[in-house]
This record gives sequence, C-alpha cells and structure tokens, in this order.
Amino acid sequence: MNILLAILFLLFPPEDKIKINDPWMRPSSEKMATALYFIIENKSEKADTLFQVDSDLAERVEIHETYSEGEMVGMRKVNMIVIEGKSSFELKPGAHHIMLMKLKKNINDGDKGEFVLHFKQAGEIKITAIAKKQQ
Ligand SMILES: [Cu+2]
Repeated sequence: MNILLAILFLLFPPEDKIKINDPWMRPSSEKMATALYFIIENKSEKADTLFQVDSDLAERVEIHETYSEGEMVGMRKVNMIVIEGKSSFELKPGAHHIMLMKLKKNINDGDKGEFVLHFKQAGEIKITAIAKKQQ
C-alpha cells in the first residue's frame, strides 16, 4: 500500500455509513420458524436499501412486514426495506422483521447466530444476533 494512502487511512478512517444495533432473535426449534430483529442506523446523507439477508440457521430467510386488514393481522414478504438518509429503522415484534423459516437446528436462549445483511449502498454487513425471549 502507498505510504501516503496508509497515513491518510490512519488519520481519516472511513466511517461506517450503516450501523446495526441490538440484533436479537427469539428462541425456537428445528424445522420451525422464528424472527430476527435489529435497528438499522443510516449515518449517510443518502438513503440505503436492505434487500437480502443470509443465514446458515434456516433454509429460507425473508424480509417481512406485519399488516392488518380489518380484524385480521398477518405478515407478508417484502422485497426491501428503505432507510432514509440520517435516520433509523427498527425491526421489532409486531412490525418489520427478518423471518427465518425451517430452522436447521434448535435456537436456545443465549445462543448466537451469524447473519449477512446486503445493502445496496453499504454492501455486505455481518452481524451476530443473540437469542432471547424478551427484548
Ligand atoms: Cu414473518
């Protein structure tokens, strides 16, 4: 690496544009489903988009939203979550969440799981979520 670039890098480390706070998931059992939650903090001026989540814990991983129609409450897949510039987006129970379907193993209280979040601007972000019953 060029020495000048190395010095510049030390003086001005690139700031993370997207920060993921408090990732957690609910305990569940093999072959069943569960959900992953976290807060996305967008420090950039530009909007960013979460469009995919990968995990070895489940056979299928989808981005979901919760909706209500009359007295019915359900959830459905969405293709993306847009986080406006200089704002936060919270995935939480009863709202948006990451759905983990057909779990490959039991997830017990205190277990940790690794996930890769894919953003259009920030690229891949690896996170470790902890399993707990309540936030
Ligand atoms: Cu769901």
